Amino acid sequence: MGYKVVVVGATGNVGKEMLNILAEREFPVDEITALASRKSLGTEVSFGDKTLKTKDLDTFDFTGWDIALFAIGSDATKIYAPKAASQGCVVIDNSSLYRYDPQIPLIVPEVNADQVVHYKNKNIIANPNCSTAQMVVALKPLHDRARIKRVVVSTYQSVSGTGKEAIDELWNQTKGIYVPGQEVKPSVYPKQIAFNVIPHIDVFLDSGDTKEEWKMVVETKKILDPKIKVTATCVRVPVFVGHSEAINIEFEDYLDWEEATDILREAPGVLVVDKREAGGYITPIDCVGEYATYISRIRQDETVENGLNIWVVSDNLRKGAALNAVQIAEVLGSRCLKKG
Ligand code: 2RA
Repeated sequence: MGYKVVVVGATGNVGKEMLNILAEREFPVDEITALASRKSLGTEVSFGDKTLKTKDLDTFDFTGWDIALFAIGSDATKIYAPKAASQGCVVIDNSSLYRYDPQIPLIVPEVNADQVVHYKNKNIIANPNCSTAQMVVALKPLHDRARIKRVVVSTYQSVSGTGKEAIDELWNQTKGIYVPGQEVKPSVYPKQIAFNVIPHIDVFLDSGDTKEEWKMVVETKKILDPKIKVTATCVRVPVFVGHSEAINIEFEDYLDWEEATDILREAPGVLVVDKREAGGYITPIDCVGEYATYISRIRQDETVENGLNIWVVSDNLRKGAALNAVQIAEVLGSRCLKKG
């Protein structure tokens, strides 16, 4: 006995990955349907070795469906997620719409799977921001061992985090630099992204932080521990897929880098790739299509009493979005929606 599953936004990068990962992990599906906007009606998408034709989200009745994985923007989610939830379908939402609602659980299964049970409040579970997800997977095992006081993170985020248009802009802009007359002016981003980096993701807040940086602070506190102080600088880089993060951690107690490495090697969802030699570390190109949160460059921060530096890389479309959502569905199914 399995579940009746809906993927909403099935033609987008994350929606397609949700279908791929549901099939790869053999999630117990009795029936699956792919929904998209009317303009994408009938588009064919893959679910393992099957092909699904997208149906119209606007007219879809979620009654009798168990779980809906949402991978659409916040504006559309605001319309359809409450509809799905009220028709008895548990929503796992990848947008930022519900993440900060105290009644709605914000889940990274390796960190706070026990909070999934609170889906009952509104029949909705929130998926975190991609840059938050990989960071808290890395922080959780270290926090359990030596209580984290403060985190300083710099991110190097790929353009797939923005969407398909950004991937196309990076590709065409890069080509245009080498082909006379094919220059591509910035449109998705305010400045050229090819051979450049842009210290601006999402909108600017009055504080001078960007909303992406604010998300990393607030979501880490909600998922891991509200007492942890977090400051972030989020940067867009000319990489197609894979977010990287340089994370500086200050603890309440001393934690030796070698013990930290041993802890991380055993941590759920983590793969340590860390040799202090050329090429002995993970890079975004290495993580594409993988499930793991990779950790390299583990070393003491000698400038403070109890500090460590680490380098964290993960596929932002997978652990940062689609994989985390499917893992939430796995926890939901095994602990809350028992079938058969
Ligand atoms: C980004 N984290 O990378 C944001 C949304 N996916 O653009």
